[in-house]
Formats: sequence, C-alpha cells, structure tokens
Amino acid sequence: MPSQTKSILRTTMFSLAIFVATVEAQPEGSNYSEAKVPAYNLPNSLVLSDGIKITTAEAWWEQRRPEILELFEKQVYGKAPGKPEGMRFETKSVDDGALGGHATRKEVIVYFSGEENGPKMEILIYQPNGISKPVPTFVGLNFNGNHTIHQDPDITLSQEWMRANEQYGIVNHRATEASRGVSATRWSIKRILERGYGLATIYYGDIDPDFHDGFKNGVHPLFYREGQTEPAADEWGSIAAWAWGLSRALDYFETDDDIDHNRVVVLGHSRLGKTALWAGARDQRFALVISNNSGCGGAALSRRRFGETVERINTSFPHWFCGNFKQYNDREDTLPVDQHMLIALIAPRPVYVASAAKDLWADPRGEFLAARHADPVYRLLGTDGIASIEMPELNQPIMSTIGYHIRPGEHNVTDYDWERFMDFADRHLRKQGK
Ligand code: GTR
Repeated sequence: MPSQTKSILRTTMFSLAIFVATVEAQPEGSNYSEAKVPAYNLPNSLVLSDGIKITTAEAWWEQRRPEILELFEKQVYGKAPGKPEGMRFETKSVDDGALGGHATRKEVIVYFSGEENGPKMEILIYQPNGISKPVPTFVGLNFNGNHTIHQDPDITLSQEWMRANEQYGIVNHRATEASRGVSATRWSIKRILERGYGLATIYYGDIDPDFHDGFKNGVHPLFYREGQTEPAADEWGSIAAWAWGLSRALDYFETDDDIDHNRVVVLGHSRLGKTALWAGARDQRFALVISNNSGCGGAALSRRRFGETVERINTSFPHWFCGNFKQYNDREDTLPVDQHMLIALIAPRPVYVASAAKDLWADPRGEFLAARHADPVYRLLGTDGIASIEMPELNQPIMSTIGYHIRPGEHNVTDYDWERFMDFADRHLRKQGK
C-alpha cells in the first residue's frame, strides 16, 4: 500500500476512534444541558438526622461523621468486613535495577485468607533509587493488569479474568504478551519517580472480577455466614470490595520499611476513582485522596442527574453498589446523602477532584460542586477548605485542602493530571514537620 494511502487510512481510523470514544463518552438519552438540571436541595452535612445542627469538631467526629458513614455503608456502597484473619504477605520478587537502574521494583502477593488457593492480589511497587526511605507512595488500582502500566518485561503478566478488549491484547478474557504497557500513558512512572514518589498498583479484578455473577467469585464468598450465598442488601458490592482491597494494601505498607505508610495517597480513575474516594472515606490511614473523572457514584452530585444517573449506573453495573442503592433509581431526592458528603468524610485530609471538559458523562460541574459543598466540614475541622466557590477555568488548578482541576479533553488520565496530583501532594504532604 502506498505510504500516502496508509497515512490517510491511519488518519481516518484515528478520527473514527475519536468519534467512537466521544459517542461512548456521552451516551444518548441522558441530560447534558445545564438548563435541564432539576432544582434540588442537598442534605446538610452539618445537621444531624434528628434536625439538630452541629457546630463543633467534636460533634462532627462523635455524631455526624459516624451517621454519614453508616448511611453510605448501608444505602450506597454496602458494609465491608475488616481485615481477614490469617491474611499474609509474600514478597515474590525485588529488583533494585529496574527501569534501567532508576527504580526498585517489588511484587508482593497478599493471600487474603492466608491460603495459596484462596483469593489473592498482587501488588506491584516501584520506588525511586537513590533517595532516602521510607518513600511517600501513590496507590491505585488498575483496569487491565499490573503488566499494562509499563513496558517493563519483568512485571508478572496477570492470569486473571479481564473484561474483553481486543485493542489491549486480551484474548478470551485473558491478558497476552501484547497487553504489556497498553495503559502506560495513564501512569507517569518516570515523572513519579523523578519527583520522589513511589507507586503501587493492583489489578482490580484480583479483588473482584468486574462482572455480575451474583458475587460468587472475588473476595465476597470469603466472608459469607453459614448458608449465605450473596451479600445482603446493605452489604458490600464490588466498589466496596475494591476499596477494601486498597485498605489491605495499606495493611501491607505498614509492614514495609521502604514505604512511608503515613504518607500514602490513594487515587483512581473513573470507577476506580469512585473506589478511591470510598477507600479514603472509610480508612483514615490514607493521608490524601484523589479522584480522577469519577463521576456518578464518585465525586459527582447525584441529584443533578447530569450525564450518568443513579438508575443508569445501577442498570449497567448492578454489582457495583449495594442492593439498597437500587431504591434510589430515578429517586435521587430521597437519598439521605449526596456525594459532597462522601468528600466531607475525608476531611480534614487533603482531597483532590479532577475533571475533564469533554467528559460530560461524569458531570464535571457536579464533581466541582460536590468538592465545593464539602467545604463547611473542612472549615469546621480547621482547614482552609476550598479556595474558590466558582468553578475554575480550564487548567487553573485549585490547591487548597480541597483541590480541584478541570483540563481540556476526554475521560482519561494524562500527564497533566499526574503533574497536578504531585503538585498537590508536594504542597500538602511535604509540609514542614511532615
Ligand atoms: C462507564 C461508567 C462510568 C465509569 C466508567 C469507567 O461505563 O458508566 O460510571 O465508571 O465506565 O469506569 O471507565
């Protein structure tokens, strides 16, 4: 084929791919117009369910926070168990000459029940060489296996079930050698290491494969009571299970002298951004929380019904949230919480919400507003809250204790996002005395 034809073909394919991605990013039948957002009243984070207003940090910690946490547990994500008895860690490999000698790569297996043939997850960790330990670390789940985050041929190729994706070299729901590095653009590893951070990641399907099988696979069955076959209506769905897995990773970090377990940043994109927020809300050992394009059930306010709605997400992904959450399909106003209260549960720890302008499905404005309406709780707890009550322009990050940015472009994680995440972490985790 002449090279000019090839290049035209390539350009056409590329435009087609962008077109498909854009169409997928904004499914039809949803509202994308600000004018059509219904009028709504947000539940007040500082008013107890019996109507009494709280005005002190003490009342937040002792009364209102436990109330809100329980509402999210029982009505949204489902209650998760604690640390399983018998859980153990095995260091599978350590290579201090990884990535051309710049990094140390470690792989650690977490056997949730202690048993080798029980459910387990593999943590892949990169740390910069030549800096003093322990190292502050970003941890996030990945969509397609640890081996997709970098071309590094020595990362173990996941053997687990994957969602179908031909482009990523996934054949019959399993990864192949062609899958290596396919998500590398989403993980700025070189820059993360250069800026003095470590990175830990886990394939989310290790914890619970992302399809609805009535909770037979993944970690759920490990905790069933005698005769139980699936979680009760107020017990954990898949997002809660993935978040639980992140807490188990933190259990491991506490045993690893190279990782600064007091400075662990939990982050995630999209469904894994929803997961990061819930993990950070539940587990106060996470020092900082980042949500990237997390949308409905993540940082976006449900009551706006902009882009993806509660009904739509519960229909497409019936396993993500708990059974009780289905009651709110098309009844967002009856929810006792909204997502600004999820962000408030993270207070006073720094939280950063990132949106993308073309990602209307995830409702960027709704993501900003949830961050903004978490402000009263952050202020009650003595922080500076959010620096602006107006949604900022593109690429004008807000860096107060509640941080936010919106960048141009699609639903994705880009180098720009990572640079801002690290600016935010530098500012809040590397403060004097920390
Ligand atoms: C979409 C879903 C979103 C978001 C996204 C993703 O299909 O509707 O809520 O989670 O998947 O995780 O990529």
